[in-house]
Amino acid sequence: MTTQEEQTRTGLRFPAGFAFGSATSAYQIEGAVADDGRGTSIWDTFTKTPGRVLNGDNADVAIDHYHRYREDVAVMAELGLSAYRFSVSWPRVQPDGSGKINHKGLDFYKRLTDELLRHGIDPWLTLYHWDLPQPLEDRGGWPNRDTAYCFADYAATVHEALKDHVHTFSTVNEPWCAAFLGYASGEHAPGRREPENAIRGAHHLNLAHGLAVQAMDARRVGGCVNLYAVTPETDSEADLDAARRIDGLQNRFFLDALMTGRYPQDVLDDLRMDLGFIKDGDLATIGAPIDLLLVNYYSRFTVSGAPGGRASAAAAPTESASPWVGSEHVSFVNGGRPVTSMGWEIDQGGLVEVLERVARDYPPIPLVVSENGAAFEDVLEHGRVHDAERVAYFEAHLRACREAIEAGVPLEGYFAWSLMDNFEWAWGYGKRFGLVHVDFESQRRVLKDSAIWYSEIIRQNRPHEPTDS
Ligand code: GCO
Repeated sequence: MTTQEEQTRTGLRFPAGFAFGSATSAYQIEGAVADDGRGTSIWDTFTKTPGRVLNGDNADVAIDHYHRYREDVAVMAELGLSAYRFSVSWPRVQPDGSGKINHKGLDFYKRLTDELLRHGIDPWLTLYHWDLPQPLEDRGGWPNRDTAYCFADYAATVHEALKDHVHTFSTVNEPWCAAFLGYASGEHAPGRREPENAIRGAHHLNLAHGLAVQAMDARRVGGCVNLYAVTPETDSEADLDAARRIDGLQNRFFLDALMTGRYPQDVLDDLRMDLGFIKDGDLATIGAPIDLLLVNYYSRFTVSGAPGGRASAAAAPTESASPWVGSEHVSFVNGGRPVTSMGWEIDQGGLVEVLERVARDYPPIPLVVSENGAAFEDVLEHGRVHDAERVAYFEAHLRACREAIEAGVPLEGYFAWSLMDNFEWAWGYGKRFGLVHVDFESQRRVLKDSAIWYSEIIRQNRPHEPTDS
């Protein structure tokens, strides 16, 4: 038995059929931003705006997945992934965001999903991972209600084209980020700092989710939320209120809407704004039954109502406004845990907490951890990346998944973020999350130790594989 296998005989056994996957997104990996009729997205515009992205990086090439997808699917097969979560670039499929379809764009996703199926890898398709077609932003973006209806039409088009290749669709990846980082803090595209429009945008992203669910008679369709465990620094009234506020904006505004068709009243009260943009029937649409919930989890927030901490868990190296509309006074403090190179606290207990909460407090539907991973300062030496910290992170969080399952959570899968190092939004290429190291100049891919470790866990969980447990 190799040392690697010794290290990985961790007894991490999962139920038969548990999906072991990895996740990416179109803008972060594809490149080819002007190939075969692709239109411009808000991220193409944002990256070309000086000062918005570290080192002025952009994703014009990214990791050239558009051209290298066969090589990348072969890597997925080498790892033994049973599923792969990717997103469709809306401007590649529909350059104006409405009207004319670019069939060359759709054809790429047919080729990609065919290649995945050929390798026995289940495609999990995300319809929106933040790359809004620029023409829709020019007409107001997500604060404009029409964008939600355009999204539903786009969803129907993609579903009709790919429903024979894809069994699991998800609508909007992390509406919190798209709304609050895009339109409140301005750390993400389109880089606007308009708090009330951020709330309008959040509502229209939720509406887009519901309209898309209605527009697709998908075999399986889910929503995708990024959840955090939230802890008050002390049990003072100010800190308890701060935790309620951040939990409300980050978690309950989206969970309650998608899972119960209601917004939490305390959150609406905190906003102190005209909510006339929430129309009769919207919440019934948003709360349309879904088949599963995708949960992205990274860390825990520790918050204080007293001034003095940092304004948020920064999503960008650039200065920004607060994403916490109506609760800008809340401070984010260090909970004393080890952190990743993003400065995010490592807390696998928070994953158990959020999964058990969803299973306990919301209608019972299958859950998957659709993103979980960490950036560390990886070093490629002698053709290897000994990323022991990332192995430890994945082991701890897979143990947390096991703990949640043993507690009765209907958890059906885990997707490591990310398959490969890629464009990390406003951090550009400065942060590496991949299981696979990418040399961004040569595009050479090298499996990190964490990829080898993960593939061994997957192997140990294959039916009839000998294990020590
Ligand atoms: C997110 C996004 C990913 C990020 C990853 C690391 O969850 O923010 O879905 O695109 O790259 O989470 O920040």
